[in-house]
Amino acid sequence: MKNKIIFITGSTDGIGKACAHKFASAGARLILNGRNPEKLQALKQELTEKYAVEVFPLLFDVRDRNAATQAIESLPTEWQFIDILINNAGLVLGVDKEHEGNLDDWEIVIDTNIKGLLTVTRLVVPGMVGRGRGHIINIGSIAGDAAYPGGSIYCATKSAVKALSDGLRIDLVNTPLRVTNIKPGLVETHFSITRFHGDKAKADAVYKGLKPLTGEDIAETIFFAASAPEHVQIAEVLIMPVNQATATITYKNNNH
Ligand code: 8X3
Repeated sequence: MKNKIIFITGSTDGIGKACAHKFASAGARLILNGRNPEKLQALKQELTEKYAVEVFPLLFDVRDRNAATQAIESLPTEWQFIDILINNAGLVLGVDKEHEGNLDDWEIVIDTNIKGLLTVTRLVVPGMVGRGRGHIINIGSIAGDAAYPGGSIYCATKSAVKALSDGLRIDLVNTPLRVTNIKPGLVETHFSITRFHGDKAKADAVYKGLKPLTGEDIAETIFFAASAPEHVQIAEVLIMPVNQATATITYKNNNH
């Protein structure tokens, strides 16, 4: 991984941040995208101090197509040769029923999880094709495999991530590029706190009674896929805690 350029969207929290640490620890160079300049700066400092790697912060909201285009097109030449794109930026807001939910929330979720991922893919992948080298790693979800109560819109967006990953793999089949869709189950990050609009007690209840995955667990799997020999394409990974069987079937006891 030494000196490879890894571009991570939504890099300042959760799975994105864990990936930044994992790839930095292996000597990669990192383009880190996020929306919060202070968090981006703090992460850059943390990584450069800890791993002595090069970090290029790229501040934009993946929902803003013009900002994304401007930021990516203005990358200095030495940062343009992106080897791995990790399309991680994504979120969920609310647990409403499809006929009752908040359209403004849903627009944010759809624009980030689908259109944002597509925008960054569209901007980065042509360069990879031109260089005949690259790996696109999309963060999907178990939620993309089947809808669950209160997850209708989120599940639809992660279903879209599966279709976009499969479609891209088809479109790139005559190239050396690889496409991977990582589908986590329960991972304890800021994800549920955001979902419950900041209500930490409700978020904690989602994971209480079992040992959830961490961002680091997912980063390990992503790193494994990225490190596979060049002829090996890990197309999909579904990864859950040991006491989770489906998006809705879990075993919870008092030991956690
Ligand atoms: C996160 C998994 O089941 O909480 O994408 O929606 S779930």
